[in-house]
Amino acid sequence: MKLDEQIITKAIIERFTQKWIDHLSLDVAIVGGGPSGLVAAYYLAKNAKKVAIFERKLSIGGGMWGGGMMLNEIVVQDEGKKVLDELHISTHPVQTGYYTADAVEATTTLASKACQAGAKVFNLMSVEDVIIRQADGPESARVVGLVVNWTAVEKAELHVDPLTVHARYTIDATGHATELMHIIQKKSGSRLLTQTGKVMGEKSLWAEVAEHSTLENTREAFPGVYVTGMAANATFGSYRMGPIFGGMLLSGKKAAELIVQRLEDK
Ligand code: 48F
Repeated sequence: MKLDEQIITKAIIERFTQKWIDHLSLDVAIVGGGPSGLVAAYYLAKNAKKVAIFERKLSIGGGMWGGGMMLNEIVVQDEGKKVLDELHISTHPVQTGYYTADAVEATTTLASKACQAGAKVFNLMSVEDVIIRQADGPESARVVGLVVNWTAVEKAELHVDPLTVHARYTIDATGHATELMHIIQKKSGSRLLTQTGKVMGEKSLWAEVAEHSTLENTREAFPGVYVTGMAANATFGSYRMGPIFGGMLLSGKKAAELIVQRLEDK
């Protein structure tokens, strides 16, 4: 068989364009493809929701590849292990209630399960803003989509306008940076659904409290926007937990469950 470069090029352009057009209107747009975003994407897609992840970097997986301090093993507790079991990711018992998992196996399997369930990943795209609607002033404001641009444009600081995607719900899964909530705080003129009305900020490390609070803090933080993973704790002012990943996995699952319920209630 002779290979024709024109066919290869045309196939990529056409297929990508079709994929992009097919995902301009989503049930759920997830910003960030770290562990919590990937788990949320997997459970949303498994529930037949139209979901896409927008990830700034070339690779998805966020902070999970490197385990703790580049020793590529992660730790989960009993509750977190259940999510890994569901995804058929192997774990090794350490002592009662603690397990390790190979960070590369966990990341690649999670990514592959999310994609195979139907979630689409748009990597190399940065979310730089949200689309907002407010019928009756700032109190009625709701996020209805995202403003995205190529990461290369962001990095080169080129003055190039972005494009948009509509979504019924959005998840801020941007990790420690909590980028989406910071943008909304800065630009919406409305209070966030936190005690102070603002991003409360991440506290220092306390694994036990942080793991529990990650789950409690996984909720709607602005109309139309849920926070998950480290972004949940940073938004609602709780601790970081270091390389124990159960909270991240359970948080992604909870965000998906809450949104599925909202979508199906309507
Ligand atoms: O940081 P990250 O892995 O978030 P997470 O799911 O998990 C946190 C853990 O990795 C770890 C931890 C657990 O013990 O503390 O840190 O909360 O993944 C966040 C992803 O979001 C991307 C970023 O590149 C990363 O892959 N991201 C951040 N901001 C944007 C973004 C943005 N504006 N647009 C697109 N992607």
